[in-house]
Amino acid sequence: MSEAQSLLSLFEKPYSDVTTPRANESMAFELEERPVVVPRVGAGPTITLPRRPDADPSKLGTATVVPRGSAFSFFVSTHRRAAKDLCDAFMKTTGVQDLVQFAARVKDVVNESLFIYSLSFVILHKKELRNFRLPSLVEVFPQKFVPVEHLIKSQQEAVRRDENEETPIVIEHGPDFSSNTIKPEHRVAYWREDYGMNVHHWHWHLVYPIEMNLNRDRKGEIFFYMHQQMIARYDMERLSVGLRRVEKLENWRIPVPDGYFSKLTVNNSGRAWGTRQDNTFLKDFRRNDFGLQPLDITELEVWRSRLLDAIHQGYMKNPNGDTIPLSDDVTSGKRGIDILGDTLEADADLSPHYQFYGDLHNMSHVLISFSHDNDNAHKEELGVMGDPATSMRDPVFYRLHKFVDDVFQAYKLTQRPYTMEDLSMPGVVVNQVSVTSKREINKLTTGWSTREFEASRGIDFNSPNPVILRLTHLDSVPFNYHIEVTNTEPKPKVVTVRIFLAPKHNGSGAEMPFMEQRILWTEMDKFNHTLNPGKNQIVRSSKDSSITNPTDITFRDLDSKPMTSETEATEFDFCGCGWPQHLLLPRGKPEGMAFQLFYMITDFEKDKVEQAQGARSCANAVSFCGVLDAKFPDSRPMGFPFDRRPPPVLLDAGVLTTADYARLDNIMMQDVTITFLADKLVK
Ligand code: CUO
Repeated sequence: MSEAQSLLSLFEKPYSDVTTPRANESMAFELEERPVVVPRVGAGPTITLPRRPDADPSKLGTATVVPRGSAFSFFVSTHRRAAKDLCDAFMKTTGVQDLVQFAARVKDVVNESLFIYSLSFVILHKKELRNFRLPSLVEVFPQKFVPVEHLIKSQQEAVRRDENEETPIVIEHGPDFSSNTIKPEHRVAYWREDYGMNVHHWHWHLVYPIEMNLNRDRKGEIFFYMHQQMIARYDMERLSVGLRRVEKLENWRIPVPDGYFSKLTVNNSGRAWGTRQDNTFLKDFRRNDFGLQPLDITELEVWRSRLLDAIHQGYMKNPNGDTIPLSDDVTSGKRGIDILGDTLEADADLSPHYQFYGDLHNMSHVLISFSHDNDNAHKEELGVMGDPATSMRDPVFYRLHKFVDDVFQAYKLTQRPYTMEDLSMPGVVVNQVSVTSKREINKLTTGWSTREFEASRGIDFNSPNPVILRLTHLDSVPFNYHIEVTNTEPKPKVVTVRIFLAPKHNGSGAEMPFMEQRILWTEMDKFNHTLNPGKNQIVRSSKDSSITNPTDITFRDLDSKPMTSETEATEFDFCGCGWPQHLLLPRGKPEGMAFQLFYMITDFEKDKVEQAQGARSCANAVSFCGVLDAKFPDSRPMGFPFDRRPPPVLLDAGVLTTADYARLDNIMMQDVTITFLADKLVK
């Protein structure tokens, strides 16, 4: 058994003792002071964990303050501190074996989700572990993805079964999710409860954590951009199923219309996530079991108004009273959107004045998570809004983040509009564009697919057979972009190709003016290309998107391809982060739905970012997840060119729609249809 496999085994069965056999019973840990006397049934080694004074709970800082068996929430500052203390302790280990022995020793004294979070963090950030990959969170914590009744039934089935029965137990789930058709919101449940999107969100917060001393480039700005894009995608999905676009949660004094009942459990013993009835009022936070101070809704309102003041005045103040200007047109230092992102999210280490501007977004998650039991009178658990792995299931997530995005958009509207020079690229003409999918031109298709995971890696079913989760999810037929571009200059030119998608019509069926459609444009791809003089044909696969992660890695994948610290970086890059490839396209409609693709060519000389020597690019999802230990690889503001108002000269000429941008030679638009086949997809 390699060191990598023993490290991987620590991701299995988080709620079982460390000495529970792992890796399909092929290995086990034993404690030095409690050696296993009866030989194990399974083959493979027993690894002895020596006593370690440094693993004593008293040496772990605040890491043990999060109770075992309960929820761990990165939105709660005391839990973040606990995570930092545990991550720091893991980071101090030297080499894989040392980490395995230390982590295995502390596993049973810290909160289970906190343990997996911290172990994942250290794998991403410890140099010698850089090439290791994380198993999918679906297999680590099936209970965060599948209703508890399925899991209990499988447990009963495992007990009932004859030992010699070899067929695996299969749990089928979806696309009929946690509510029924009485609720209009149910129409997008397949999307909100998609495993890949929830895994992505967990992973994103793991690679862009707050208060972890990481100094990631443009962290505040990517918090804005990635969440803005999720809201735009949600709106596209809503329009696909005939729902209105999401409305922001801005008035915290009126009831939240949508309830949410996840039917998921926090741990293996059936402890349920808190639920929320329809029309629940948010309440002042008055619990004392999280180590947080009481917090009134009034404070959220004060923080919001201070942030809006800063946006409209164009600066913030730090505790010394110094002025910090907010502008996206900077030649050095942080952009205003980056500062605002860090202040609003909030990151106490990076906010110019955390006491004054507060912790608006994190504490909104917390207040919403406890709207059912704000004072612990019912001893109820946190709601799903408290965990990035589950929060996107809840309709209120999108209302909250629509509000957050509105604050960011208020800032963006204070910035100077782009000029024609910002938008154009002399010497480049886009002649024609199209997408092809299975011999169809400009017609794209979505439908249902399934994906299997091994639930028995995360939960001990006491069964010799694997328990398989078969999850149904939205998917699309892959397609290619075709772009014909003329380089009118006599020498080759390196360019950036930017591709966005938006619905053509709004909820009323009308074509949208630019300012309405502006925040619905979602990035589909962004890549560099060298144009030769004359005509160039660019063909690009949808599978190479700049936002997606092609697949979730399972324990089985990792077993069959054992990792070492020398494994080629290209093979095992750090990103499990990334929008799921299967949700690259919105659902569309059975009768076909009109969308538009927007293609823009910009000059790489202006876009490029100087990277330090040796910076390694992650192959996937760069636009949403950045590049580890390197700068974000596009110098333009995230969301360019849709993050700002249109050039006044276009407005003066009567610009009303995005199509007016396509008057520029380097921009072209194309109508496409997305048709949803309410059936299993044949790719
Ligand atoms: Cu990702 Cu509120 O930041 O969930």
